[in-house]
Amino acid sequence: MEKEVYSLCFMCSVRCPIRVLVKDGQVKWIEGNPQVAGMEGSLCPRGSAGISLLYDDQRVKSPMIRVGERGSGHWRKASWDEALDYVGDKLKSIIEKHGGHSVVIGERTQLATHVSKTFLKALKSPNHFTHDALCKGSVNTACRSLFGYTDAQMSMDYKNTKHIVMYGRNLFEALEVKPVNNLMVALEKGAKLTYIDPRVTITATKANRYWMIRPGTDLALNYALIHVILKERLYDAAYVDRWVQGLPGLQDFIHPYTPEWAELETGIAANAIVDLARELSQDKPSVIFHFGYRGANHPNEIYMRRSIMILNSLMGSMEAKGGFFFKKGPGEEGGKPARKLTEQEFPKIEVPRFDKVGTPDFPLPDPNHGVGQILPEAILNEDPYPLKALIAYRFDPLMSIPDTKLTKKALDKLDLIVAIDINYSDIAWYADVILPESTYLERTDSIQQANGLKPQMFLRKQAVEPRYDTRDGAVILKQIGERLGIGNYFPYENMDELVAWQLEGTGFTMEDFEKKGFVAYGKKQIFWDRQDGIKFKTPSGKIEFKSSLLEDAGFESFPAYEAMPSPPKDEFRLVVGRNALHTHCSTQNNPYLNELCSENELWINKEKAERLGISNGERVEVASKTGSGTIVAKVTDLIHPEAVFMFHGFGHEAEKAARSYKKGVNDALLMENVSDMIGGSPAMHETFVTVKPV
Ligand SMILES: Nc1nc2c(c(=O)[nH]1)N[C@H]1C(S)=C(S)[C@@H](COP(=O)(O)OP(=O)(O)OC[C@H]3O[C@@H](n4cnc5c(=O)[nH]c(N)nc54)[C@H](O)[C@@H]3O)O[C@H]1N2
Ligand SMILES: Nc1nc2c(c(=O)[nH]1)N[C@H]1C(S)=C(S)[C@@H](COP(=O)(O)OP(=O)(O)OC[C@H]3O[C@@H](n4cnc5c(=O)[nH]c(N)nc54)[C@H](O)[C@@H]3O)O[C@H]1N2
Ligand code: SF4
Ligand SMILES: [Mo]
Repeated sequence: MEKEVYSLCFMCSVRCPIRVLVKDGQVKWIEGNPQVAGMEGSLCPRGSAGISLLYDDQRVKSPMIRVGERGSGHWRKASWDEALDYVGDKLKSIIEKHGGHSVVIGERTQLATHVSKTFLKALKSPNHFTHDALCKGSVNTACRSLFGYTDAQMSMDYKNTKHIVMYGRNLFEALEVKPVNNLMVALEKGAKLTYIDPRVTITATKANRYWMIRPGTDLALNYALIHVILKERLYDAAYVDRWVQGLPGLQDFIHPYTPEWAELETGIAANAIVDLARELSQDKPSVIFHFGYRGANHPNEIYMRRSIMILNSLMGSMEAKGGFFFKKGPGEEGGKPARKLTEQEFPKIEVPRFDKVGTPDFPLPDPNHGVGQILPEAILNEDPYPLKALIAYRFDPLMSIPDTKLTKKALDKLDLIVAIDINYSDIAWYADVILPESTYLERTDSIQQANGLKPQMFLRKQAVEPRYDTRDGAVILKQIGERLGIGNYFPYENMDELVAWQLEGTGFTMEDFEKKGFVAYGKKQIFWDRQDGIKFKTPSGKIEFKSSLLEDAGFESFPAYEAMPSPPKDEFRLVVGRNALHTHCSTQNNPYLNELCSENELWINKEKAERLGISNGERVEVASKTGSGTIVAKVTDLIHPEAVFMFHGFGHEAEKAARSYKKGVNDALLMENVSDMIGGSPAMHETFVTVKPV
């Protein structure tokens, strides 16, 4: 029997809409949902490798309880009842002794996030954190400081842009299918791409203009661009007059930051900076300076991200066709969003978060997400109080939080570590109990509320029965909850019932998703009126160059630029990133993807390598203050001499994931755990390393 199922990919968190062809209970083919504009049937390599995840016999096949030391890899298979009772009993005694707030859930934001937040709220714990800060916390805070919206509440009109500038936003490798397709359309229509990165990436090869910037100096470049734009009055004056608060302060501040000054800091010629400013101004407001995610990550990142969004504002590109737009929700069409379990009433929480977000110590990061990289410090110092249990749900702190040794030392202090995972990830391997989730092709998930120019809802729908003894995450948490006396917060027995509960009052039912995989609230794209209708959510209702969010918390809107130090002689700045074949630390053991890329390499500048006696393809030792590892050198003149680069997500320690076991080096092992203490991002590019032949 054959059927087609519309669903959502989950080989990464982008959640591209897919069509899955199933024959006799087997998945035969996956493609981008052809009924969704911008997908046109396409998928990225990881999305296509979804079949190979489903049929991978090295994933976790049943609940497992550890029998040896943590990390020793000695396990016994357990039934669900046994594993859930084990977790329930442990949590019960921890909560009795130390309170619900000693339980933490760390999670990659996903469709079931409302379920795990509910679980902790019911336990009176504020300690839910997501990947958000680790990924882009300072982008989030920068956007709130200017517009009152998070970065996730806005997006870009790639298709209609005339010029896009990307600062290490390596979109053609660190992929999202729809934006890539839409940007390709724009480029074919003649749009320009300016790409800035200390490394020549695939995106660089598609650019009209590429600048090999000195690592960490994007802020200096942006100050010079702002300088030229203000001096030559290249900005959208009507828009700025109407919508911007704090232009005079910026004008005074920017005066000393000339292109000639920036040339010395960045290595980019002053006249080229002037040319770019003039060129962009001709295409305004249909220009995008991409806010980026993982480009330059330093303790001053908040100001770098603000400078990018200030440039957009000067060009009038916020809420312009071909620029940025604010995502529109169902309310704009008179509709209702899907319900979330977090709408329920919960007992009052009386303690601060473990990361102190929202307190005077750490006022500005987004409390909806928290700051994950603070976890090791909070556990080790028992500050603000002892933490005793961690549930890692689709999140691997051992690879995704800088300084793996420190993280392990902290985890060793916990009484309970539970991993809800599909793979033998490093955290699953280090856990006390593994509760295996069914993969995305084997499960239905909570509704995706997809706000945008056209508000929609999408559904991840089960395509085939689970191949192994696995369950849905939302059901797993409910079943633990039942053992803790909080089962009443989870009004469903299975995913179909949860989805039906979510859809109550929206006017849609699960059947409505069958034909296309999504439902739309309206037909037209919604742009707000640029003259009077842009609903900025700042206290002033304007774009706040002079930011009340920052200044009320005691931070400056425009602090003086501090020079970015070069590494000491014969050391390098470690920079990291993704490639098109892998998702963070999740897919290295995937049979297809492992075959295509099984190990990471260390990019090192040719002249530097020659001086150190390192040749291409040779194994080298890369070492920092926090750790070291052996990796193959990729000697190239396509990287700035101050930097070395490696892909994130390799160097796995779980033996049962045999294809990726001990292949390459885990970048988190080398990174120091330092943060932008205003914006919330980890400063992942602050670490210097040495490299030597082995
Ligand atoms: N050192 C270092 N750290 C980083 C980064 C970096 O470049 N270097 N990048 C940062 C960024 S941008 C991000 S977004 C975060 C991402 O951080 P993570 O969310 O930790 O990374 P992922 O690889 O996306 O997923 C983690 C886990 O999810 C599991 N998983 C995959 N699919 C499923 C599923 O369907 N169900 C369940 N239950 N588990 C599943 C995987 O097996 C894996 O163990 O990391 C951040 N941390
Ligand atoms: N294939 C694939 N695609 C993905 C993901 C994935 O895991 N795999 N993850 C998704 C997620 S969660 C995220 S956050 C995005 C990440 O998207 P990006 O932020 O585009 O991803 P990275 O690969 O980390 O690219 C960072 C780039 O910044 C460069 N860089 C380093 N230092 C500097 C600097 O000082 N200045 C500038 N201008 N550049 C610098 C690095 O050389 C690198 O090329 O990708 C998303 N898409
Ligand atoms: S970008 Fe690729 S892996 Fe991520 S959801 Fe889309 S198709 Fe899947
Ligand atoms: Mo990310």
